[in-house]
Amino acid sequence: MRIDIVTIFPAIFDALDVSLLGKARRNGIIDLRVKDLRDYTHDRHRTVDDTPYGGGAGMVMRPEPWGEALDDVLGDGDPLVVFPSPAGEVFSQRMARELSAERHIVFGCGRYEGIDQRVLDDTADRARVRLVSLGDYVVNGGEVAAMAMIEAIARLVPGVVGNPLSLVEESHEGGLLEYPSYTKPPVWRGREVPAVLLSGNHAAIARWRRERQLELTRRVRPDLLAGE
Ligand code: 6GU
Repeated sequence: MRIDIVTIFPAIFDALDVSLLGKARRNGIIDLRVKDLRDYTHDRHRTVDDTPYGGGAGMVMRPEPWGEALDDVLGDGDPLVVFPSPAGEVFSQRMARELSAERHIVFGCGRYEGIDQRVLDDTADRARVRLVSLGDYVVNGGEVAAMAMIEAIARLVPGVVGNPLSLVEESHEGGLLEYPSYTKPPVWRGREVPAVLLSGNHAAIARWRRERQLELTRRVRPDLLAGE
C-alpha cells in the first residue's frame, strides 16, 4: 500500500518510523511518504494560510500550495484522498478494514480553521475524496487524526502484523469490546488470575471470555449492542 501525507508538520510523522509500521515500511509492505506543504509555496515566507473571506476568527489554508502538492502525489492510479476533519464521517474499525484494501491513500492534513473549500471541490473532480473525523471532539489539526487512522488501517494490511490471528480477537472486531487478558505470575499483589484461565478447559475459557466481552460492552459501550 502506498500512503502519501501532506502536512505543514512533517516531523509529527517521524513516529511512524518505529514499531510495527516502521518494520512494514522497511520491508516494503507500506510505502509511506511525507510531503511538506511549504515546499509547494513560492514566496519568501512560504505562506500557507490567510484570513477568511467574510471575516471571522482564525486562518484558512490557501488553495495554491494544496493544489500543487496534490498534483504531485495523486498519480494516475485511483487514489483515495482523505481529509481528516471534525466535520467528516466518523472513523471506525469497519472503515479501517475497508481502507486497508486501497492501493494508494493520500492524507491531506489541514490546520487552522480549515482548507479553502475549493481544494476539496477540485480534488473531488479528480479523485475519490472522503472527509473523516476521529470522533466528536476537536484536535488542533489533521496530523494526529491521520496518524491514528494510518495505524488502524496499516495494521490490517496483510503482512504488517506478524500473527494475523491477533487481529481477530480484539476490541471492535465482532462488534464487542475485548475480554481482559492475564499473564504470569498466577498471583500478583494478592490478586489471582481467574481460575478458569488455568483450567485447560478451552470451551469453558471461550465461554468465560464471551461473557466478559458482553458484560464489559453492556456496561461501558451499550451503544455497540443496540443493533443486536
Ligand atoms: Cl480528523 N481533525 C481535527 N482537527 N479534529 C478532530 C478530528 C479531525 N477528528 C476529531 N477531532
